[in-house]
Amino acid sequence: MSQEPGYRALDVEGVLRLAAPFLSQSPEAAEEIGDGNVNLVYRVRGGGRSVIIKQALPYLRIVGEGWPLTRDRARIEAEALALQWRLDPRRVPELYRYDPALSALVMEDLRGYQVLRRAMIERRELPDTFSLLGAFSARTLLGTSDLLLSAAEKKVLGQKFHNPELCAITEDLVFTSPFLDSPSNQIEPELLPDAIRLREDRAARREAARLRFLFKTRAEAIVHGDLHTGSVMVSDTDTRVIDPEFAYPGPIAFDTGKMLGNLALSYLAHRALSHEEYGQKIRRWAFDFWESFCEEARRLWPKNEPWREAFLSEVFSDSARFAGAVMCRRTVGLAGVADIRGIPEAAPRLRAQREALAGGAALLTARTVGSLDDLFGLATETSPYA
Ligand code: SR1
Ligand code: MG
Repeated sequence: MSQEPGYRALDVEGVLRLAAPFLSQSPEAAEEIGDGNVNLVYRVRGGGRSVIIKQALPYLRIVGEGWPLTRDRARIEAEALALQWRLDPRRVPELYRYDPALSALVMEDLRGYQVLRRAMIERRELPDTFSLLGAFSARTLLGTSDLLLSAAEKKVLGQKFHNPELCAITEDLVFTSPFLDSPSNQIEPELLPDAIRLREDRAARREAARLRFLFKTRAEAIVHGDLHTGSVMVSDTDTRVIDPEFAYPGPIAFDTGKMLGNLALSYLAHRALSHEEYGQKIRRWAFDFWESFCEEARRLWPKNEPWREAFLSEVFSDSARFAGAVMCRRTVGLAGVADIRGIPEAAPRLRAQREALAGGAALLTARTVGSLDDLFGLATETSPYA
């Protein structure tokens, strides 16, 4: 694959060189720690300190060179981290340096933190996490919208976050492929009859197509673009949002819906494993997330805009639909969630998958979804396709 001058995939030596200025002594060791779908990620240690180096490859890591992908996503991630740090300080990792030639970021190492998805699989207590995430969403979403920026500021910001290739991934993987017989889908043979029923569900397909249009056209705010439990790190005392490379000017409800859809998927996984008590906690956290989003949005809302509650109702209703699409995608599409796909025993795994597809389709097709009780009820209490 031909490369621009100055760019090369970092080897250990290159990683050590890039990290050196941010360590208190010469770097001692570098290890590749990335388990994500998209990039290379190294941890470099030296003198008791450590940093993370994340490099964008010119292709999608989980697929390989067969799926070329712009390295501009590293610039987007650097811009987004700086912006989010300003709007909600310390809720994202600190960015120390962005190297445009190498498409590499040098960042704070969240050592001792765990990916939130993994923490939930292990049934960890997470008392503040979802309230913090709700507030983060309100601050970063309203703070990059025309509600709190001038028209000129918003337009300049929108241009900076022009991110067509990563948006195309979402358009395809979230709103298109799960509703078709697409080669990118990943479906267990036992789930195929349910996946086919989803493809035949004209109302669900229609709604997914409408959501794809919203996703492509509603440039309300600079959304994180991939706000799921795999894009959050937690410690006993802290919560950080990571990986904003999918950021772009999009619908506010895409972020909130993605998080709520992932919570519903986690709930279904735990219920299938008879972890009823933890399931109830997850349900409570969905409320924490949404309530804290609303509380912070109300606090930030401009005094001269008399349509605040109408705005929140619309974001909620669209969040429910986006959550439905996300649930379908993470069940039959590429990059399913480990919460469910990682269940080792086939029977509970299949149960959770069937319920997730039915719940996702119910959210897509319900006439109205007026409250979080409705949302969680449709997402988790809908009977699977017969
Ligand atoms: C093909 S990339 C797969 C997924 O990883 C990211 O987390 C995004 O959700 C993307 O859709
Ligand atoms: Mg990611």
